[in-house]
Amino acid sequence: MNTALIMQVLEVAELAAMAAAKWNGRGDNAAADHAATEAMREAFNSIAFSGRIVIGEGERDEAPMLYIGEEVGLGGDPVDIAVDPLEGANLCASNRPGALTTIAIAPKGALLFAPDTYMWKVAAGSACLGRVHVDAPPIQNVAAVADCLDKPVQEVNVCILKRDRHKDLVQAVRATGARVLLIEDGDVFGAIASAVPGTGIDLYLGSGGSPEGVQAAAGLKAIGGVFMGRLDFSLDPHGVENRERALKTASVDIDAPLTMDLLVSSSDAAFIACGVTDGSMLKGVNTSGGSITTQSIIMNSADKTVRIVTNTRRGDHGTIHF
Ligand code: VTB
Repeated sequence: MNTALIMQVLEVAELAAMAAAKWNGRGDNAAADHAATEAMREAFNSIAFSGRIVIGEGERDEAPMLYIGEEVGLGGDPVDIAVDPLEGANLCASNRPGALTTIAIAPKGALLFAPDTYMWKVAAGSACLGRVHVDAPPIQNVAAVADCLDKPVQEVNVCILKRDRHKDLVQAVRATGARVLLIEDGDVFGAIASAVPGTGIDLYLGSGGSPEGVQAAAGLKAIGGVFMGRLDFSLDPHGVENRERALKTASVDIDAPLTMDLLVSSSDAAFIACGVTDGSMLKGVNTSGGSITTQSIIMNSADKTVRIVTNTRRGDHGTIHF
């Protein structure tokens, strides 16, 4: 992905975050999501490229904007796009840490057309390449991470979404001696954080959205982490229809473990996220002194770089605060 396009997509993420942040703490996750989606779509449509939404707000019949298959942009190079205009809408609505806007871009055909269902996920840092597996029991994954990171099992921190369906998983992880960090929402961050030293997360385990799995895989591929997923239609209230639909369109075996390379098949992908509420990786949108400041991260597979971008829009009279 060329740098100019990445910077334009960064602006898309920033504009969506600014739109969503107007809803921080207002208790209306649907309005926040709508605002982010609308701003994101408008911004994509001002870029000279031929974007295709591969992962978006849902199927065409259920999502008015950024639906799967929607074409965006003014025309130009073909680019596939996976978006989550507001990852963690509940976090935004209740002004809790960790709401983000996320976008992955890749050459046409490189992002898996993943069905919108659940996915079991395992993610960890690069030291664990080839050592963790989505089908392995927790005790095995935890032991592998302890070994790869050269620390006792008791010091391994495992991030898991706080859900009833994860009760056994949490118990099994704790039984190994490892610590569990339960998050309310936002497993794109949870998974990516497992490969970022200093976040306090060494391993991500559990089931979450499959679209979020592709996003996390794009980020982890860029920063040299590990990710593997397995679709699970049984957790999905529309699992039967979604499985049928996936069987017709999927380019991969939907019952097999999905490696990072199946989810994101090009090494020219980029993952971009912008903070909406403050989080441990990114600060949220800040409005003060007449200015609006955003913080974003760009993870670029092509040149193996990670950039944190703080951007202040000071308008005509705003002041800059760093
Ligand atoms: C998952 C997770 C997301 O919402 O989709 C979750 O991947 C919804 O899970 O990061 P449930 O259906 O079990 O509530 C997020 O946490 C936020 O969008």
